[in-house]
Amino acid sequence: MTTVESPTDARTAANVLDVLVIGGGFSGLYQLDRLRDLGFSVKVWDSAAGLGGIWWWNCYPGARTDTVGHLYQFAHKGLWKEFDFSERYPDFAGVREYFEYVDSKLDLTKDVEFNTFAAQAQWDEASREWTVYSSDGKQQKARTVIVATGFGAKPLYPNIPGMETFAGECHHTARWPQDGLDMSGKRVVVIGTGASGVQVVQEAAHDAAQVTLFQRTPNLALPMRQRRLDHADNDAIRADMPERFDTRYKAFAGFDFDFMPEEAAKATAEERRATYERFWADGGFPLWVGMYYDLLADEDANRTFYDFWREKVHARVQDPATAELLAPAQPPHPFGVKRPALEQDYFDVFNQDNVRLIDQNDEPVLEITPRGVVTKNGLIECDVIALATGFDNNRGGIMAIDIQGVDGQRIQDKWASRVDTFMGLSTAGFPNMLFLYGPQSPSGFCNGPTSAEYQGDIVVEFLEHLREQGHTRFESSQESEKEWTAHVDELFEGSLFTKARSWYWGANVPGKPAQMLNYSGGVPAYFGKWDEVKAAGYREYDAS
Ligand code: N01
Repeated sequence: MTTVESPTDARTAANVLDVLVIGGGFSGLYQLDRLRDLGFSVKVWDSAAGLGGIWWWNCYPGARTDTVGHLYQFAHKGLWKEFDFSERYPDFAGVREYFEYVDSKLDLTKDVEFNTFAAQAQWDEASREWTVYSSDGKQQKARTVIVATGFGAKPLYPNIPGMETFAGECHHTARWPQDGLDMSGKRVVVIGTGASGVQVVQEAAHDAAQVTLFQRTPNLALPMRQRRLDHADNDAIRADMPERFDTRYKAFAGFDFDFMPEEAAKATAEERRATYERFWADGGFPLWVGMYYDLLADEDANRTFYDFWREKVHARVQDPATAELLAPAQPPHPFGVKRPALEQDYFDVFNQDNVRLIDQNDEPVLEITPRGVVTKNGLIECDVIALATGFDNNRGGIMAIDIQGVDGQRIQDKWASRVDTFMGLSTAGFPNMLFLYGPQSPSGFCNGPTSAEYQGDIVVEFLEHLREQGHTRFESSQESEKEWTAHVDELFEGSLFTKARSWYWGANVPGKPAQMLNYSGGVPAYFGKWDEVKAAGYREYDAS
């Protein structure tokens, strides 16, 4: 990490903001608008060159949300009443269009500094202020810093010898060229089968000369059931939006639906099948967090859905060996304990001559040379390599900033062996700093815009409370984060989530400690807990 020593922008440095927000996605922009309305002086720094949050970075071919557009937007200020989504699941361009629309209504970008990567933040006890330095030499003082860098801000690159020697185009999906990359007629290698890999493969398969996918773990992907929407469709969806928005707060994952109150284990095989078929027809995440409530808790119940899913996949893939690799008889892990992707024609493209699946466990990429990738079976020549290898999720974006708290303690040191937070919002030793969508919050288990608004509201309310009390310093206690960490760990231990090495618990990052990084108690429990904190007078915080 470069240490930025001297300010080059004295004008900005002279001002002390009430709040500097790092990250201009849903969460950061919501803070900007809410806090500005309440008379706080606020600015947002974002490392991207334009609006879109994570969808500014994720612009690989086929990049699209796995949440329906009508829930991938703000309820805030009636913004939803006018914007039409052109697809049920918007692609990255559709999300950017939505952000532009929001900006046209709320005039946000006048307070956003783009191309500004927050490299370092230093706490000064005497003035009770943070000074934040950008990688290009800007500095900004602020009484409070909100880190809203998102759960997928730090791409995870595989460590493959020779990667830098490749003569073609090699990009991580989250650092894809903004001008796009024409795949037609090209030989493409994709590494990774998360949501990003699934989307690149199904898109590239349409016109690439050859697509080779390296799979380490099959993705138990669910049907997306994408469709185009016209104005009348949008009007019909809008009619129900007030109730749908209200449901988000009551539902486990912050969507407009929740688990069914029934158990798969108690249903007959015929009843289960009828339920699975009914949900299958409509696709999407209700298949994951909207069916029987015991599916993610009881392994036998879970297996009934896995077997159903496997049957559906095998019916679509002609070559039995490929079908078995994609959907093995023995589940790689219980269904749904790794976030399933939503696919359009992912399983069908393996029937095409130009698409090939390689089991990375048997035939890993040993090396990359200027001409392609090398496995034990020789060189696979290619023009494009897509590294769909994911992120240092939840904590990576925060730890990419050299944050120095009380007595110069660095967050990288504090969190070297484990992350500790109070409710994913703050960490002891780092006063006047709050995290949104942070580690140990429901982030990975919560719809993004839902979290941006609900968690955003508690942060705004808390800052208002501190202002009313005349407090200029707040810090959560060691005790409170010990308790919260123990609670997050307890929910995780013994759960089915332990049975897949997923990014939910940081198990995907070699060399980093694995611990549960997402609160798995559900949205209602999380916000219920905060209601208690508030009712008791925010005792977990030392404020003065
Ligand atoms: O990343 P991932 P992602 N060598 O971590 C493999 C959201 N998102 O970018 O499973 C070889 O899920 C790794 O293998 P394994 C969404 O929430 C959403 O796809 O660990 N392979 C895995 O297959 C999603 O869940 C959207 O065995 C390596 C893959 O790479 C989250 O972001 C779109 C490897 C990584 O999958 C992350 O999705 C995009 C290595 N060294 C992202 N390292 C939508 O809304 C990793 N892998 C649709």
